[in-house]
Amino acid sequence: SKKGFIFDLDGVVVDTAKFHFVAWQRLAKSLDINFTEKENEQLKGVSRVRSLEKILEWGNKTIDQETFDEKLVQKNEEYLEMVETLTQDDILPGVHDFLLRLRESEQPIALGSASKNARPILEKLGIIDLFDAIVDGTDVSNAKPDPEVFLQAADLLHMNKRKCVVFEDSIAGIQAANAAGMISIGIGKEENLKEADEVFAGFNEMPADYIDQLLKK
Ligand code: B16
Ligand code: MG
Repeated sequence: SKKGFIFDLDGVVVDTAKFHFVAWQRLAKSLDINFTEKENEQLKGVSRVRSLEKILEWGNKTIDQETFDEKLVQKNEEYLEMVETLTQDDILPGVHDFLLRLRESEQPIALGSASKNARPILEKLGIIDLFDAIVDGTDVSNAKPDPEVFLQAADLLHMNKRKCVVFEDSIAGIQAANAAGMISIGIGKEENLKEADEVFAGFNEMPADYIDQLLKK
């Protein structure tokens, strides 16, 4: 039997979540706003625009539209500078192997990311060809926790949404997967991802027969 396997990008396939955090922290500092690592969990999976809106809310600040746009351009430039340093070694442990095993058993694979930088990052990591479909921040109009990104991915894979498994590191992403009626697997800390059907610290922590287990669900 087959399932549609849908992967989030930042924090699931590659450790770019830390780059986003550093870049947002710098931006916040420039506006005299501080936010914690705990608050940063709420920025994961969230679009660039919505992230800055949240940071401004936390700091009780308003800025004009021009400054808002400038800050976002600057954040993305700093983020992309860090992305430049990525190599295949930055693929998170166990992910490459997991993808290869899925391909071996001819399972459909998609990316479902909020990022507008998803395609160049996958190219840089040399794994873009492992994905049958890519849905990213340039394709969707409703950001996670809206299920749109994952529903589009299921459509492109020609898979029923009930037969899809989503791997996510963000609260918003797990909520989006659940809203889509898909199986949600959290990657990260249990305490942050309570709404997921199951949580693993990483792909290297999954049982050896985990793909078979998922195919039986
Ligand atoms: P960009 P994901 C999300 O990617 C990140 O988790 C989130 O922190 C980021 O703000 C968002 O992409 C937008 O990314 O600025 O590159 O368009 O986790 O959904 O793969
Ligand atoms: Mg993520």
